[in-house]
Amino acid sequence: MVEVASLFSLCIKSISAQIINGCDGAEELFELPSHFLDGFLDGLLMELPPLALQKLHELHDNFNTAWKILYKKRWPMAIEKMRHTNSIIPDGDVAISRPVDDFVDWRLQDLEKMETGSNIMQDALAMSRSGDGCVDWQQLYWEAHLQSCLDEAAERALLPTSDGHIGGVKISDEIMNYIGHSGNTTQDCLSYHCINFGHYARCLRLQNVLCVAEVCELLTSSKLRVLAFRRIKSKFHVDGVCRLLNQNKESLVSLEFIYCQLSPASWNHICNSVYVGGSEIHWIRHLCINSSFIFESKSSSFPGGLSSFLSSGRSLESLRFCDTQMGPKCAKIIFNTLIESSCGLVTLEISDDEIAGWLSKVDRSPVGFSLSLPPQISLKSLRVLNLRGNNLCKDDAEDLSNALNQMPDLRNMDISDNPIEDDGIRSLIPYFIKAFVKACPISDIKIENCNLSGVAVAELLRSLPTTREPLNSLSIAKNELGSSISAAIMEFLGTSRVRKLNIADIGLGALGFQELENGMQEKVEVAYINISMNRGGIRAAHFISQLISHAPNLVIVNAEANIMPAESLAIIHNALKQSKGKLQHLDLRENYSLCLSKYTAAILEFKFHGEPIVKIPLFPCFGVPYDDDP
Ligand SMILES: *[C@@H]1O[C@H](CO)[C@@H](O)[C@H](O)[C@H]1NC(C)=O
Ligand SMILES: *[C@@H]1O[C@H](CO)[C@@H](O)[C@H](O)[C@H]1NC(C)=O
Ligand SMILES: *[C@@H]1O[C@H](CO)[C@@H](O)[C@H](O)[C@H]1NC(C)=O
Ligand SMILES: *[C@@H]1O[C@H](CO)[C@@H](O)[C@H](O)[C@H]1NC(C)=O
Ligand SMILES: CC(=O)N[C@H]1CO[C@H](CO)[C@@H](O)[C@@H]1O
Repeated sequence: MVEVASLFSLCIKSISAQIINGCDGAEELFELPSHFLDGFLDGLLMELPPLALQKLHELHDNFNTAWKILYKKRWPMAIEKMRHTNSIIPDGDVAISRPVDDFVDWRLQDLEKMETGSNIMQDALAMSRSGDGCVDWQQLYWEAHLQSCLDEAAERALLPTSDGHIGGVKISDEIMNYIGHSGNTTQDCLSYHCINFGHYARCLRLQNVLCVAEVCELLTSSKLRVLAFRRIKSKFHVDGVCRLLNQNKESLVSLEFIYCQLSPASWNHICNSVYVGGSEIHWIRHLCINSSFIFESKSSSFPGGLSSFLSSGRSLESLRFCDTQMGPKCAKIIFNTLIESSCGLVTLEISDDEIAGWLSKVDRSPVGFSLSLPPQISLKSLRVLNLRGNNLCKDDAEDLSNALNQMPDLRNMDISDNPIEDDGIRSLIPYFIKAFVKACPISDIKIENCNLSGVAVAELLRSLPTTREPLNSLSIAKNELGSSISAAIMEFLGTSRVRKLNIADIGLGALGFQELENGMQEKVEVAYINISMNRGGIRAAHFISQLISHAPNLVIVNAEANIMPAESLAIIHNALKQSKGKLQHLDLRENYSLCLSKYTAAILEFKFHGEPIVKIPLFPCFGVPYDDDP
């Protein structure tokens, strides 16, 4: 067997070398009878290194599957993580009814997003889809390869031994081996990869050292659509950024700045570089500024360039400022600029900043906001508003309830991590009542960690009217609501038919779970529920078991850290045995006594797509022999 394998790999090696260094061998290949060729190609393609496949691709058309396999082979971490967290649905959209293959690709995007802390990979996948929704894996492969080369070059360019000539930076053997390098020394420096694969790149992430004239020249064949810049601080690098923006301004749709420090003058320069056709018009759809210093903290000075960029942004769909040291005055200018420009903004995020007072009517700037604004002046198209972590207090909540009237289409609102307290949430109740019954009702609400009490949240839940469509998601996690909230929660499950509910860490306790059970209705619509960190003990197990039998569409239950005793597993095992539901994931980790139960093995036999549905802690009982007495 070993000899056969090595003979096969020798053949592959020789065929690859022939293909890479001239195409004679490959042309002969295509003269073989087609049924034979197809079988042969299937075997061969899986083994060929990328450089050889690239040459073949130029002769024969569809190798998309082979490119996809190469992609997954080279970046397996994403796949591994994907398998690991396969059934955990993050806070975003629930993928409940997606077909598996689609689901896998979707997870891939999601994981990449988590890994890079940015949207760039998600953008990359979106950009690479053609009209029929298919991913062009060849394009993605070379784009990701170029990204690896650029990242490596950026690292090496920072070493003291670097001579400043970045195109000449050597690419490591590790990367060269991935693509089937044949030992040809003209191919192992950055410039070769930029020149040959640059035209595949649509989305790139660039460290400051790459934002220089030399790299701009190497990338002239690229039509970049998404650019993410890291650590841009000096004027020298701003010049490089501007040149790259200018050379791609016709194709650019998304811009991201992370860990940057940009002066108002730099902003003017940057914004001027994306204007097309001599006028102040740009085609940027997404702008994200993250963990960057761009505002003079607390002062009213606002980069003029950014202001005209916002007001001339006819294509602008999403605007995200996260941890930019923005103060209330700048936030107010942004809000006023947006409300007056006729852009079709869909998403606005200002998070982890300090903008308390930004909507206050006292100290109004020249174009202040007030209720008497004519109705046509509004953020008509805004659907997503994220104001997380801005230290907003109850007065801000009151001002916000007025401002929200200017956002008739809002669907998704996150005001978590702001100490708005009971008075704050009470002043938002009238807004929510209206927002629930309008033509396009609000569908996703997050009010986590807002220092709310059970009394105020019960008032909110009980005042919300029934909507035509079920509510998609509500999170009231991390507020100390106590056990008395349970009755209101169960009533709310009935009236809102909410699909995703997060009530983690709200201090339910055993009594709270008992009350949840008492309020259980015949049929519950919920698909996802997070009840973790509520110290429910055995009552949490009883609640889960009841929920499994009353919620036919239940897909995911997160019940970590509930001090559940060993007997809990018997109760849950029994519920699962009788269930005909769709449960895919039940997380019981962080409850260490559970692994003492005799039901651990039995409960792991319930599976979804080959993976156990129930996640139980293995530590500290890992390795302890299993007692299989009935
Ligand atoms: C900003 O960066 C942080 C850390 O990388 C990340 O968690 C967050 O999602 C980013 N925010 C945006 C709006 O991209
Ligand atoms: C090395 O690669 C370059 C560029 O692809 C090519 O022009 C040259 O002929 C190759 N040399 C050898 C010895 O294969
Ligand atoms: C939470 O609210 C209470 C009273 O409403 C207040 O005394 C307390 O300081 C607040 N805690 C925080 C962290 O804001
Ligand atoms: C459940 O909620 C807790 C608290 O908000 C959070 O830490 C945890 O990540 C959530 N779990 C899932 C799977 O969303
Ligand atoms: C994190 C957590 O809640 N762990 C608990 C799991 O259950 C055991 C006993 O039931 C507790 O001692 C742990 O604190």
